[in-house]
Amino acid sequence: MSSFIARLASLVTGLSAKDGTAIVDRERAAEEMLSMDMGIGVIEKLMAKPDVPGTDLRTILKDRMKHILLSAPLCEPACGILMIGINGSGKTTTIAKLGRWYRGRGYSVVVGAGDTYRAAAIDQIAILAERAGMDIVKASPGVDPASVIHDAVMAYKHRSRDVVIGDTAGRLHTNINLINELRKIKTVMTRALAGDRLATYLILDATIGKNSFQQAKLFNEHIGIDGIIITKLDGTAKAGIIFTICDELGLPVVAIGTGEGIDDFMPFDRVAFVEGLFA
Ligand SMILES: Nc1nc2c(ncn2[C@@H]2O[C@H](COP(=O)(O)OP(=O)(O)O)[C@@H](O)[C@H]2O)c(=O)[nH]1
Ligand SMILES: [Mg+2]
Repeated sequence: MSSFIARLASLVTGLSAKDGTAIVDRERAAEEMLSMDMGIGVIEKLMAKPDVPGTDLRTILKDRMKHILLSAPLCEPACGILMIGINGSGKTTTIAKLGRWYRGRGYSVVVGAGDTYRAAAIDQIAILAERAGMDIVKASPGVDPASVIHDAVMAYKHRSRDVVIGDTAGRLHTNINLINELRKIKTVMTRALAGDRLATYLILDATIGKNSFQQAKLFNEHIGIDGIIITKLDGTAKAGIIFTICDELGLPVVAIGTGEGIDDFMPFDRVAFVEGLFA
């Protein structure tokens, strides 16, 4: 995260504080934003000529950034959380981080090992669940993932746990298979939760850049997403996608991953993020 914040912060401090119409400044800033994987639409909004000539460009930029990030609806905390995303995006690691975060605040958590395609995936979540202090519901490789998630929700209900998190696989033979399976899991989880709120989080790897926008669009259209968690922000200075996703898909970034460790995670505070850039 730090490299992206540092880069964006140095960009905004480099802008002239007095002359909001300085074209050279604006063009240089726009180029820099483009190289940080911000979408053209977002850049145009951020860099549009101020209504009042001479207005401080930094002030305008700050207001516009906040406006974009706050335009996505807030994702209310939920009791049920379904983690989806492509293979390697960081779903399983993020579940451990999120579980640990909840445990640290006194909440009890049960996780459903819904990636039943590989024995190694089941072992991975089992080890992480123990490390994070979460209950786990798992089954043998090859068992229907929806039934594992169903059983995890039942465990959450019967044991009166506070949160249930469903892990899923990210790769099937085709995208259609993956989408269909995730839809089924979501339907089963919603039904089992019986009125308790479900949030579906899409996990996106920040290092893959602009392609993640297409992924978010596809998953949102076919499955419905409530929030995005962006991982591997420690590995890139190109996290401009945070703005594009909020602006063009109306989806909030709810948390970020900043390393492989179990504590390398934080909820994403949109206002604090922008204020930090201009501090
Ligand atoms: N550097 C870094 N690596 C991460 C982060 N989140 C996950 N990873 C790594 O990404 C790889 C894939 O993670 P995993 O959770 O297994 O992905 P999944 O296939 O979506 O479940 C692992 O090597 C993780 O350690 C992060 O925030 N930063
Ligand atoms: Mg996984």
